[in-house]
Amino acid sequence: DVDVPESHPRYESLLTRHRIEAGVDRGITSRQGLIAQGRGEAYDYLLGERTIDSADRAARAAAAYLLSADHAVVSVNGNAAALVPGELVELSEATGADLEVNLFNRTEERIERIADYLREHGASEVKGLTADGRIPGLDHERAKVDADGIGDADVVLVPLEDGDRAEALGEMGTTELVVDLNPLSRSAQVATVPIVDNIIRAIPTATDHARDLRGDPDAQRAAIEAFDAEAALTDAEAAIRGGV
Ligand code: PTJ
Repeated sequence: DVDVPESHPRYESLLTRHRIEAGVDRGITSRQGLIAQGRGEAYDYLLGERTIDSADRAARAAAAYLLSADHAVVSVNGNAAALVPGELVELSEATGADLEVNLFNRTEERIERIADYLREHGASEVKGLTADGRIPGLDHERAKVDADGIGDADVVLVPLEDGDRAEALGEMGTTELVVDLNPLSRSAQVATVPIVDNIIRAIPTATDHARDLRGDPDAQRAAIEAFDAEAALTDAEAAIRGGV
């Protein structure tokens, strides 16, 4: 969909940037999403634009949590929808998790466009339009969720989430799985499973693990037990600082 030569050394990074720009043009991504992407890119550059081992273990633990949940939900915002729409649909299918559009800068129009975009990419059901539930401790607009979606979930994957909302969700007792390239962000710090990786790589990695772990509760438990959130954050920070 873009005119970047594949031989360009920063092909992936440029493609990602174009997807975010196209997301803004389509009314899917907020303008703040451009700034968020810029920040993410800087961390990704420092990480060497690769999935470090601890992020792979995190993606595996996240897949295990999604599979073993009573009710898992994958939350989708304007950046996630622009970057990995089909991959999010595949993850929800591989794990049985619901998809729910949930925005930091909420507008009905953007929610509808994102839901349509996910359906164009194969989603059968998309939540987020009812907004009849609330996350306690947040102001009105930021608190809205579907009562039978995130409002009822025991496990939620929130890619690129704002720190306040990540904290409030955690206080509800929800197990939070976060994708965030910044290991120092509050969302990564409060997550049960912080995946410090580009969402472009993290979602397909989690889906691969989910396919591998599906139907095997022992392997799911082992993946969860093998993951140490604090060690993963320390490891990511070391990789960023020292190029380990
Ligand atoms: O569509 P909305 O209204 O829900 O808004 C979405 C954004 C992302 C704009 C909103 O949630 C926001 O402002 O988030 P923040 O506070 O900027 O946090 C985004 C975090 O995601 C930052 O820590 C970035 O480093 C990180 N990030 C950005 N791009 C990526 C990323 N992490 C993984 N993969 C990326 N591609």
